[in-house]
Order: sequence, then structure tokens, then C-alpha cells
Amino acid sequence: MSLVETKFENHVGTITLNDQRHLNALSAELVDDIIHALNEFNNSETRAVIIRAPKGVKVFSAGHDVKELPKGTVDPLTYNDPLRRVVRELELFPHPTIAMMEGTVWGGACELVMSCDILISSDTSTFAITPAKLGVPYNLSGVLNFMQNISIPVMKEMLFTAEPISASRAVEIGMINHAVPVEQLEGFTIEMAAKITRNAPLSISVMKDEMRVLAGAFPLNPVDFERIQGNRRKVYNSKDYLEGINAFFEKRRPEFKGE
Ligand code: LCV
Repeated sequence: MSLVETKFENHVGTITLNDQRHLNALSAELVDDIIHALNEFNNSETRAVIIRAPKGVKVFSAGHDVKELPKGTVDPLTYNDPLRRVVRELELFPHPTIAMMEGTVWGGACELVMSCDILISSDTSTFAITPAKLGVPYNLSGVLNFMQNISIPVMKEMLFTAEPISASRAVEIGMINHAVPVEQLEGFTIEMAAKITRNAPLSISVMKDEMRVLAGAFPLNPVDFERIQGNRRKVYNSKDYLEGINAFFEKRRPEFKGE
């Protein structure tokens, strides 16, 4: 059974993340279902796609499925990691995607929604970027993704404190487009999608691709890349990484020692 529900109406596809037992944690299974749904909507009838959770949820998504993170010696965020795969699919998807967020958005789920083109949340949503709470060495393309949505000082604050920020602050800093009262969220999002569907889809597709290519046009020296990968390896081989994961499951505050 699929962990997402899909609907197609007025040229707009809707993908509802529906693994509520696991707080929509981004397991490989949920990600595969999201990617499958995106592929189904990748046709000329589609003019926008909305990604949402069921009405009334407290948690939009709890982020990466921590149970699926390796316990040391293996890079937890490789090219084929579920989060990386869905981020690439969203970035390359030719039609506009709208993240419609009710509830709290955690860790990797922040990156998932930032890979959508337009972000609309309820005014009670919060956003937390959490690798430093778990001891995870976030990867370069993920950090770049955050840089495209958040100014560097605010991004540093979010990454270093791992504390949630409110929807109103997220709007203020330009990280999301709109925060609206929860009872208006669906209507507001559908109206935004309808405005997009009335415009020229081919023009929109090419502009989306242009923005993606330009935003990602960062030259990276191979020596720097290898140095960063080496340093990331030290992080996922560290005692702190294991401490972060163990503390998560033991529901306690981690004690990091920098080793
Ligand atoms: C697996 C979970 C999860 C979960 N995975 O309910 O970006 S990175 O680097 O940080 C990346 C690696 C990442 O995205 O990591 C995940 C980041 N996510 C978070 O830090 C959020 C972790 N979750 C929570 O803080 C709470 O679960 C919230 C506040 C979302 C909901 O709290 P609530 O009291 O409603 P529980 O904490 O009791 O969670 C219910 C069950 O879901 C599991 C959690 O371990 C618990 O399992 P048990 O019922 O077996 O005790 N769970 C929650 N999040 N990301 N499993």
C-alpha cells in the first residue's frame, strides 16, 4: 500500500504524505512513493503539484527516518540516500511544486520543502534544521540547498542551534513564501496553484530550469571537495555521531565531546 495519496484536478496534482504512524519520517519507502507519484504527474497535462500532509497533523514530517541512518563508518547522506534522491527529483521536476505545510517541519523535511518552488505554511508551523543535534555531517548539495533559501547568517543560526523557528520568522527572512491561518491554508494554496495553471507552462518550465542551473552554478575545487569529504568522514566515524543517534532513541539530550 502506498504511503502517499494522490489526486489530479484542474491540471494540479496533489501528493499527500500519509505515513502518520511514523510522523511522515522520510523513510526509503515513503520517498519511493513520493518519487513514483511525481513520475506519474510528469506529463503535459500537469501544470503544478502540491505536496502536503493530511489536514490536522501536528507534524508535517519528522525528517529523515533516523532508524534508517547507518550507525557510523558509512556516510549517512550519500548520493543515493532517500532524501538526496527526492530532492533531485523535485529540483528536476519540470512543473512548479508547492509545499503546503501544516504542522512542524524537521531536519531533512526542511530540505525537502526547500526543494519545492513555492512554500506555504500554516501560521503555527515551525522549521528546525537538526544535523547538529544528531551529530550528522550534512552534505555539500544539502548545504547549498539551504543557502539558496536562507541568508548565510540566519542559516548559520539555524544550523548551529538546531532550534525551530516560527512560520512568521520564516516569512520575514524569505525562507518561505507565505504563512496563513490554518483554516485558510488549503484554499490559499489551491488559489496559488490556479494562478500558475493559467500561465504559459512551457515558459514556466524553462524559467524554473534556468533558476535551478544558475542557483547551482558553484565552481568547486576538487581538492576542497576531497578535503570536505574527508572531514565529513571524521564526523560520521566520530563518537559524537553515535552519541547523537543513541540519544535520539533513548529520548535524552546528547552529550557531545567533540571526539
Ligand atoms: C525515526 C522518529 C522520528 C524520526 N525518525 O512524538 O537533517 S538531519 O541531519 O538532522 C537528518 C538526519 C534528519 O532529518 O533527522 C531527523 C530530524 N528530526 C527531528 O529531530 C525530529 C525528531 N522527532 C521529534 O522531535 C518528535 O518526534 C516530534 C516533536 C516530531 C513529535 O513528538 P511527539 O511527542 O508527538 P514522539 O517523539 O513520541 O515520536 C513518536 C515516535 O516516532 C519516532 C519516535 O522515536 C517515537 O518512536 P517510539 O514510539 O518507538 O518511541 N520518531 C520521531 N521522529 N525522524 N523515528
